[in-house]
Amino acid sequence: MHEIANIVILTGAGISAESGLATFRGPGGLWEGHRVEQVCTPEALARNPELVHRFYDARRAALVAVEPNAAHRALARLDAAWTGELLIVTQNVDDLHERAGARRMLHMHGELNSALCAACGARSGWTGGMPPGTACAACDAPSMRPDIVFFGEMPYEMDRIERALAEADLFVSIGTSGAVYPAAGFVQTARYHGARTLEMNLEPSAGSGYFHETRLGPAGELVPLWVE
Ligand code: BJW
Repeated sequence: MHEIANIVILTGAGISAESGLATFRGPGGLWEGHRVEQVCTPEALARNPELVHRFYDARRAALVAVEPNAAHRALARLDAAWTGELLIVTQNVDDLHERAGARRMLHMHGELNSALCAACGARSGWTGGMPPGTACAACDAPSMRPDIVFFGEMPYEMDRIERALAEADLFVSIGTSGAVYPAAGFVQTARYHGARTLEMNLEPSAGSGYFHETRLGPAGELVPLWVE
């Protein structure tokens, strides 16, 4: 096997499941009877902003009560120790990778603790009560919304992700169902550019067939074993 210098790691809701955060598509994946595809859209935000804000308020409240788990900590150790290129691309909007100590990472679907002005694009931290209609400190428009990438919106940092995938020697996917694009296509991009590909998930994902290797089990067990 060729030498591995550059690693790209994609994480999804499954890596935070053992911390106590709900995944989207498994049992218990419905929220107030809604599927995520019905809540996380610009149309839902326009039609029923209270519903969308309530969803993210509940997620923020859940986040303060949980801690990073063994999988987040193992990736943070790898990040600290790896002398080659490494990028953790998380689809998660929680902050458990950072709280575990990971540094070389990005949030492609946004962050729970960030607010975005829909009018001017300014960002701020999400402070306590920011109900629909909260004014932007930069432009004064009543347009602060959760800084979250909804369906139909462009995920963040795609150029940087595409460059990292093109240079990756190893692509690792952890705890994601492979149901949502463009993240679900990263394995094919990395493979096209010659990377070895490894998946760690509780069950085979929609894209399992594209990986050189799939390891099934809880991330809290599999990831530390892989890192050590
Ligand atoms: C464990 C575990 C344990 C459990 N250990 N594992 C038709 C075809 C193709 C694409 C489209 C299409 N129609 C529309 C699209 C595009 C659309 C899309 O993909 N839709 C699909 C539904 C088909 N995508 C978009 O709109 C995206 N934007 C876009 O495409 O822009 C245009 C573009 C074009 C070209 C290039 C680039 C861009 C935006 C997607 C935004 C996703 N947003 C959400 C919500 C916001 C964030 C939030 O609130 O948290 O992001 S949806 C939701 O799904 C969330 C997640 O990040 C995302 C992925 O879910 P994830 O993480 O995989 O979770 P689950 O629950 O699905 O899976 C968990 C897995 O873990 C399971 O497999 C478990 O088994 C496992 N697990 N416990 C290990 N202990």
